[in-house]
Amino acid sequence: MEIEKIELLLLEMPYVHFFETSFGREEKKTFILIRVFSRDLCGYGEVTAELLPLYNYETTSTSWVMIKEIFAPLIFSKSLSDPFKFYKAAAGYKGHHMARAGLELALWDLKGKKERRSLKDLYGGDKKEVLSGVSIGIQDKVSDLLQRIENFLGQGYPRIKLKIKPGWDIQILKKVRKEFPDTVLQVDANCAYSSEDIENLPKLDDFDLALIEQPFPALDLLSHSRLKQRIKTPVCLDESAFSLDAVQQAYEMESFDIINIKVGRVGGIAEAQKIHDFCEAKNIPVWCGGMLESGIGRAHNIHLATLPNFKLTNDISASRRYFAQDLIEPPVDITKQGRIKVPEGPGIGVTPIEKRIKKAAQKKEVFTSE
Ligand code: OSB
Ligand code: MG
Repeated sequence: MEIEKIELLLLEMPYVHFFETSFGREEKKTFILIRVFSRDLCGYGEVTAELLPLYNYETTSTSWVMIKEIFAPLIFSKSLSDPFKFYKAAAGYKGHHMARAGLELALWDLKGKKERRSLKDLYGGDKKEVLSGVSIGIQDKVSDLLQRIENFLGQGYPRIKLKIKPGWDIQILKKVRKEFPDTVLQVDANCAYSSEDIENLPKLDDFDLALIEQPFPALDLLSHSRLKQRIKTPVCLDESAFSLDAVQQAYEMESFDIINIKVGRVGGIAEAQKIHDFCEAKNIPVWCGGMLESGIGRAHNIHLATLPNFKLTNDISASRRYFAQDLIEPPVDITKQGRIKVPEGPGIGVTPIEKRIKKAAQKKEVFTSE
């Protein structure tokens, strides 16, 4: 099976509600959709890099250039179509994990469609449903936050993640806990604290949190270790866990209790599986993080989260939590029990709607082997 054409589309989709983290507010999603074509089949992948280098150093522009100049030519020059072979061939290049992951995901979808097997099946997943949680950004007022929490609980989400930063943490959590004494809550700082906060952060133990995600900068494993010694709340890594090597080093340094796996951040499914297997062997539970993906990226996340060691609630929510109209049919929905059914069809198992993709497209470029 030869890849005949690779297509990049820059899409823009407004969020139903702005999303604010410690690094800023976004009103719309700008991202790259990748399509790989072979005969009458098309595989879909999504690049999780954002417009600005705030979550990590990648951007939609850097990913576009890396795919155009490095990763797409690699596929054509070596006639690659197997996602694992692509992963191996690209391994010599440094960084740009989200760019390569988007392409690898498209190859996985294509492989699933060709073999008429779901991605869950190809990955060796064992779940018919995955646990669905919701991540709530920083709001203008605490009352807005309380209202949003109530609304999401009403929709059936069994776990709420709150974004925190210095100045939007202890005081906010006091009010949230008072209003919602029994809700499963966790917090995510997106690297907003520094080593000077190590003595203060253990105050978070008062709020019975399921975990604290990435309080310190990605490369500051030392502060994570120091905090872990002083805090009862489990420490979870997101930005720091960008490869198997990074996870292994963090493990040796006792920097974490839990890992959030994001396929973009780690550079694809093959690397995500390695991290999953390492954590499983060490008895460390994982969960699937999200980057406010469109339904295409989210369908990929759902299949990844079917692997056995995804034991904790994932940042995978229903389509309507993100967009008025998602790119796929059927849209992602949650059950009354707060779960998401894993699509059973070939590949991602959901249907991207061409009209909606066209409508959201700002830019397009096509690469072929000649
Ligand atoms: O740190 O988990 C994060 C979104 C954008 C960038 C970083 C993060 C997030 C989320 C969104 O928390 C989770 C989701 O996709 O629902
Ligand atoms: Mg995070």
